[in-house]
Amino acid sequence: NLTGYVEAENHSMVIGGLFPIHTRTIPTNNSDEKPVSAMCEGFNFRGFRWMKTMIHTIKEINERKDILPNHTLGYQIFDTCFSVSKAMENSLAFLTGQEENKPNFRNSTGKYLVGIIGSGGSSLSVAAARILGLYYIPQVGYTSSCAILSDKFQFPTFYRSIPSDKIQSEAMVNLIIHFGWVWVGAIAADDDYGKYGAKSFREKMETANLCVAFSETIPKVYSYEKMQKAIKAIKSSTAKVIVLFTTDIDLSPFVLEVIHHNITNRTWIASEAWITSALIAKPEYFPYFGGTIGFAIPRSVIPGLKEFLYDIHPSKAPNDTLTIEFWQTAFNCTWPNSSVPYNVDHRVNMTGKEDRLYDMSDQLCTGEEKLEDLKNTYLDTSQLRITNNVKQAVYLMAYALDRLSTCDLLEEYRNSTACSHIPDFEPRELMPYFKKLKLTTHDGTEIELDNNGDVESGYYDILNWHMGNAGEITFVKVGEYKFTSSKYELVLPKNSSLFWNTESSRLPDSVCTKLCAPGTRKGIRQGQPICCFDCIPCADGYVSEKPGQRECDACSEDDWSNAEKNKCVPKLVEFLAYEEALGFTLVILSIFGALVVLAVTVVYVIHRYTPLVKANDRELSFLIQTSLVITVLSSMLFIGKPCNWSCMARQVTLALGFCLCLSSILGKTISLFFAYRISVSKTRLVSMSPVFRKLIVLFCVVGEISVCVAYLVVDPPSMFKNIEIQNVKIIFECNEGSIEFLCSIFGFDVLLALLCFLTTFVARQLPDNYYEGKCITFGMLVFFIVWISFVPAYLSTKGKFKVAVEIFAILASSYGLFGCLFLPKCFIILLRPKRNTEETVGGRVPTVDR
Ligand code: TCR
Repeated sequence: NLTGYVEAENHSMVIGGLFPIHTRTIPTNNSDEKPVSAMCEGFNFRGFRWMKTMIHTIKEINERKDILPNHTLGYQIFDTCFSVSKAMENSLAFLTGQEENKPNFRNSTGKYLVGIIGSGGSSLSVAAARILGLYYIPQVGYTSSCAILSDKFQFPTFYRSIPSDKIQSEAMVNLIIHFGWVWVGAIAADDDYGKYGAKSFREKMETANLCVAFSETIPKVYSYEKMQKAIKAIKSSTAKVIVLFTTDIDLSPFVLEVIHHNITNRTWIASEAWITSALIAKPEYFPYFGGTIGFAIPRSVIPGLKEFLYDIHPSKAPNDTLTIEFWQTAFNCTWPNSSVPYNVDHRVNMTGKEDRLYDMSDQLCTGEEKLEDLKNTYLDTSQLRITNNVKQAVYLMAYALDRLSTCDLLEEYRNSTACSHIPDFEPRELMPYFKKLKLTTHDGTEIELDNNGDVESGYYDILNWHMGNAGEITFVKVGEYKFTSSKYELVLPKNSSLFWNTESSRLPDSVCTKLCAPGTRKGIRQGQPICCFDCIPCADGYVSEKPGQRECDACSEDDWSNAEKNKCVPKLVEFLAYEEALGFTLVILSIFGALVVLAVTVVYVIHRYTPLVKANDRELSFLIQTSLVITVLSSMLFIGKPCNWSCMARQVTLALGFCLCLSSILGKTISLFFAYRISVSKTRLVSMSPVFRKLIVLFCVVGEISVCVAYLVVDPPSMFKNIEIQNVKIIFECNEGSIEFLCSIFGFDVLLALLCFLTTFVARQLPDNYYEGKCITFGMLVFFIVWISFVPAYLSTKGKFKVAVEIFAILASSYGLFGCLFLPKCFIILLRPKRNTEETVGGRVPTVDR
């Protein structure tokens, strides 16, 4: 016994229809009885409207002269009861002609089945298409959107007037990208629609580098555990945006559960199957589901449909059980003498008890009930979306038939396919005419089927749930998602008013972890999605300027990271400046040294005729003083920001200063040495000619100058910015150029110093004039000690202190020499003038220039 069988009389060609006029089958537990067709319950006004629309469209086509002019169409419609088993049963019924189990519908009824419209949801269509496909019976779906139905290998005869969910899931991901969400949950119905939809949604999210926080299913048959699992996932996740890929009928128990757990502050992305559903869009659900955003099939106005829908009354069709059931359910009464049972609802609700939506009513229907007073989904023609798809599906079938009647074949089939004739043709002969089928609908939309039987291009409305003035939920169109086979476009005007169900009413953000602030970078958490990460501060010398950077960028050579690591700042420059305390002190010391030396020179000049000054070469003493002034002042060249000339000048001046000083000392000591040798050999006392001493000095200085010139010409020192990437500072220093030359100029000085030392050391026993020899020995010792200790100190310091160490060494050695060589003499000259006489100075020794 098949429920909801509607048939028009006297038509030779029949289009089958499968519609969910009820929402479920009544569970039976009499397993030992003979199998019977299940009964259905839960009258579905929306499905009923769809069915009526099919009838309306067929009537319209029959009246039209431009399409199938000489033929009329009939229809035969079955109720799928929203269940796969019913859809299968009905498909078989189409094939067998109800009575037999052989596919001989045509012969047994005397009518020709052309094809089938339906059968509702994807799972049902998949099931039906598998059987119908065996016999190549064309099937046009109006709401089966699952992507697998595009597979012509599995479903060779399936066509549809609804876009594939492949497009919708991509549209959802694009919407998510548009609003900047990255961490989104997904909940799907436990059927082909939900599972495949959520699957392709997850895949698309992954390719877009976004993350799915959780992916749960809503059970089709109520199960406490499964429901709680989904609820728990929502509650525990930080994802505030959740995609719901399910039909409204499957969704409604879940909605009750959400309300029961008081889950607010979530933004739901609706799939097209529930975005405009009256079942879900109830004002009392608004606190939980307000602000829902999603995609919908474009709305259409179908002329004449409203009147057709209103034209329903049980007395007009006393045998039509569906009409009576409609009347009974709508007005909550019982039609007199009808065999139609009153609609008892066996649905099990959350608490596990039977949830009677409609109570048994003993009130009899009068027939006087007014449809106009009814606020009911069936009569609501304001949101004709899937309804319009039904119409288009019927038209697709009719146009294919029309093409068949005129043998309007595509080029590729011309030669291989013979023209068929209405009504005597095999259903599979209709298939080529669905290829590239094109039609223009009543509202001017162009529809074209592609090779997979899907609509090639079109658009979705983007709807947002607002609270209307009358306290009802309104679906406000905020944008569009246009698509063609090759490209898509998300149109969301800036000024469109969006309602968000968040505390601040502002765009919610849905992230796993907050974007990393500048100065940090994303650090992967092992084994977690890429949207969850730690923020790791950048290393020294690296910065991230924008929020959410994956890597820190290295600063350029001259720059360094600031403390916050969000900006590169110029590195500190380091050199020994005049202004700073250390530099300043050293300058003072060197100037003071120079002044003291000059003061001694003045004393020497004033007392130039006294024996002490005259003793052992006055001129050489003046030369030593001059050279000491040079060395002491040369230390100033080491201070301040180095530049090329100061780098060149400093080493050369220093080397020359020491060379002059030491060679003059050598001039003195050599004469002492000779005097000693002579005194040892007991021959006549001779002294060296003063000219010869000066020649030594000249010789040494000229030699040193030539080496210095060669140094400056061949490989001169130059200024050098010491930039080490790992270093906070830029150190300005001198690059010494050729190390060989540097060593030779100072090596020469060392050689002179050694000679000085040796000559005086050998001659130290000689009773000379006021221990000059001993003073020089001592001075040279000081000199050596200073420079030997200089080496390790120099090597172990860095930056400006290196320079400071060098200056210290210069000053210390100069002061040392100066102190040993001149201070004792000055003491006598100034404070013990009595001792500054010929006798005390000593006559034996070579004292005066002779
Ligand atoms: N495709 C769903 C069923 C469905 C539906 C609807 C049911 C769609 N849209 C609107 C009721 C109302 C989209 C499927 O199963 O393929």
